[in-house]
Amino acid sequence: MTMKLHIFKAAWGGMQPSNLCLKVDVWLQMAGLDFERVASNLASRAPRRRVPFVRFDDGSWIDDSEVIIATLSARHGIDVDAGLSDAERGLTRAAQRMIDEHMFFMLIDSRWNDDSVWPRVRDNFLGPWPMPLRLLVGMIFRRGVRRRIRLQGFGRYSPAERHQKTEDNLRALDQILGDKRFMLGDVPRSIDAAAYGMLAAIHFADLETSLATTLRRFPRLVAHTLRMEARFGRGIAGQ
Ligand SMILES: N[C@@H](CCC(=O)N[C@@H](CS)C(=O)NCC(=O)O)C(=O)O
Repeated sequence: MTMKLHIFKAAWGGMQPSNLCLKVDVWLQMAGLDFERVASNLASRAPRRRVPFVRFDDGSWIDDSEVIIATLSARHGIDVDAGLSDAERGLTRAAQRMIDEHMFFMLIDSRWNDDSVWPRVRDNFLGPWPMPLRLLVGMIFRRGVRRRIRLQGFGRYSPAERHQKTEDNLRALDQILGDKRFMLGDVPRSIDAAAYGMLAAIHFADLETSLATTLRRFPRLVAHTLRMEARFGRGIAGQ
């Protein structure tokens, strides 16, 4: 049975634009499970209009990065965090939630809310749409994403406050990493999959986002990103 991982197409300079798609991709590799990447920018075609999701030959599917990982771990009896202490497992869960539920909004804010970056974001996701339709549909999508960021709360902060919160989260990851090769030692774990998904989504995009500028101030995190890339790639279909 071939498992298909549905993700976004490669974007801005050859990288997976979604941290959540890359997280699952890396975890599947860590778990040693065979899968095939299927890329599309039409998230609306996903079972619940969100990627990542995995689909099996019998048509069944699982979505939500966290649920995909938990379900496949249980189904195959795989624990990429075997041997970690309770404190390390707790830290993993907390960091993963910070990345997926908080930094996620920083990431989309840095792309969809910044006028200097936005045209390339629009053209990446709506490239096949002809002008001037692309401008109109782009405006509608952008309004929806900005509304989502405002409702979550991050979109209500001033640029200085957003910068501070972004820097604080990156510092937290840098403090966890310290001078180690991976977040919890010499072996990459699920926390590295979640962190790399986000750091790669920031670092490899050839978009001059505020997040990318802030990340460069944490050279240990950049080194971790490159180390993970060497081992797991960038989560691009055809790779
Ligand atoms: N909690 C979900 C969130 C998934 C999610 O927000 N995916 C985004 C891309 S990273 C998406 O599909 N957005 C399209 C949309 O919401 O219309 C997970 O961890 O997988």
